[in-house]
Amino acid sequence: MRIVALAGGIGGARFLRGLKDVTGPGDEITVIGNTADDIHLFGLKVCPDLDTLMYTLGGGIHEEQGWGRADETWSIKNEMKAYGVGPEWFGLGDKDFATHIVRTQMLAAGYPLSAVTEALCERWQPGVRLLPMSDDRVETHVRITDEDGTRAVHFQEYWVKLHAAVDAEAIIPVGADTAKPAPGVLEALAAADVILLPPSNPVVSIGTILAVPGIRQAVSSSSAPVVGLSGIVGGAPVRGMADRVLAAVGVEATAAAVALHYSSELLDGWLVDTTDADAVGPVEAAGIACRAVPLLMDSPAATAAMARAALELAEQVRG
Ligand code: FO1
Repeated sequence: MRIVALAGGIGGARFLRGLKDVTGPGDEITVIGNTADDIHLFGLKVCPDLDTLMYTLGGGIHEEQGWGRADETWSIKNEMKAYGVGPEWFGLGDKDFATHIVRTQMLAAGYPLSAVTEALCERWQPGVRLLPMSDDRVETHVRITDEDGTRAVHFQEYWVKLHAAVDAEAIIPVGADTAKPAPGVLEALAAADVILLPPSNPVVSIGTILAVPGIRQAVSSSSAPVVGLSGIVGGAPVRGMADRVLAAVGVEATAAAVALHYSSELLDGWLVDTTDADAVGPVEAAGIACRAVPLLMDSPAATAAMARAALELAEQVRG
């Protein structure tokens, strides 16, 4: 079976680890990773979601943190700080620096991000084909108003430095409107037997992937069932601050509202947590098959069960 998943960072990566556990050697998983979180820092190209996917699936992730490398050390960052060079708010460890140096060198030599990602994955062997959504530069900016006035900040500044503490007034995926899907993205979607939307952020992760011209169309016109999993459980994000960015696009932080935001044009099936079983009726009334199953990825077995439930729902809606 050819499975294609659109994914952000931590939630997407953990879900995909569960998916790998329930699929076999005959299955082929292609992951289209969000690159709108990408940023240039320390003179380097940082791709947080691609790296989180690659390290998690390749066994190198810092498990508790969910991003960056396990057993990390911080000499480079401390040395930079001694020169007064930041930003201090963004934690790039020594091992992670090496990944970023390789990536930045290859990009400077003219390789597209898709080729660089493939080269990095040669080392990590994530067991999936990892494609950036686009080789073109796309950056999510967030409009905020604080004591410095109204301004747009990079998503990483909003998320990591400001901890999403101020309201997000607008989410702007700068560059998305002219970006092209990376090589292989549309082909993978066209050949998919199942398309999955993991419990990633529906606005700044999956939303930005869908904002690249051609991708939403390829998902919604695919003959493969499209099944998503809610990252909102009991009216709050399981992890992260998705509610902050959902508010900016006028969507309530509920499992049902997120399904309706994706819409029945895109989704054939939707999984909500058992605590949100009352969402099943309204979601089904909107023309999306919906089931309530446990959606907390608190163990490998629970995560694998979620992945299995998503594949089962895909089979049911295939009809
Ligand atoms: N998240 C943080 O909360 N603090 C950090 O200092 C931080 C550094 C970082 C470095 C590399 C990387 O690949 C990811 C990193 N993240 C950090 C995670 C990341 O910025 C966000 O969680 C995602 O962009 C949201 O999907």
